[in-house]
Amino acid sequence: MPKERYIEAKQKWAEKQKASGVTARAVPSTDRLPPGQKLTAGFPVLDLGVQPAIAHADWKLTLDGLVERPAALSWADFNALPQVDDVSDFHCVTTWSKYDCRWGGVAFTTLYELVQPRSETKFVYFTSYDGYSTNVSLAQCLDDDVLIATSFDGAPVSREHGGPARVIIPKLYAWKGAKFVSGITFLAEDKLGFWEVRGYSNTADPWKEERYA
Ligand SMILES: Nc1nc2c(c(=O)[nH]1)N[C@H]1C(S)=C(S)[C@@H](COP(=O)(O)O)O[C@H]1N2
Ligand SMILES: [Mo]
Repeated sequence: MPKERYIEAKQKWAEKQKASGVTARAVPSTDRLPPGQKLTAGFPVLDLGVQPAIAHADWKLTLDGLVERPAALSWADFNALPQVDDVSDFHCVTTWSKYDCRWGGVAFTTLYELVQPRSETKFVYFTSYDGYSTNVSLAQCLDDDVLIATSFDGAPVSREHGGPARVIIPKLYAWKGAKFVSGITFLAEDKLGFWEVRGYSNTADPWKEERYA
């Protein structure tokens, strides 16, 4: 499906679902599966119709905004940082969830310490090589399970799943994790990302079923 039609359809879906009152369906759940989700065994691919091919030699991660020490990390710089592994569940707003994803990479907190954001920083804005963007509160990003992942199940993150590096924020719907990540900007004021300006929730908590704004 062409990119524009896909974006339009997903935007309409948000409007339609919101109008039908589906957000009111949320029921408290003690289950591992958040309300309204279905478990999938596979690993669907969700993107804007573009899967940019970024060679490691051309890859760069820019860290800027309200930071004491802005950085532009090369692939070698990034991989020289301390590496961690974390197993987490993955919840897409289109109602599929995948359990036990083993991601490896650099903890968000490591990047935070590296660039030293100033005290007025409250929000983080992520940008990607495919033109995608998304925004998350700094507090959410500082959870210990938030990674900039370069491996999945012990192998490099594939291009379709957002390699060379993608953001993983397990406690939020997966659109808050930028695939093909290229930049992380630290902000005092919130700035809505790609889906957030198109009717999707700003907070995106799967347990509260925060799907649409
Ligand atoms: N750069 C970028 N990141 C993105 C997206 C995208 O289109 N572009 N889609 C988001 C959505 S809606 C989901 S559900 C997950 C999908 O990740 P997957 O393709 O590995 O399943 O990536 C998120 N991150
Ligand atoms: Mo998604």
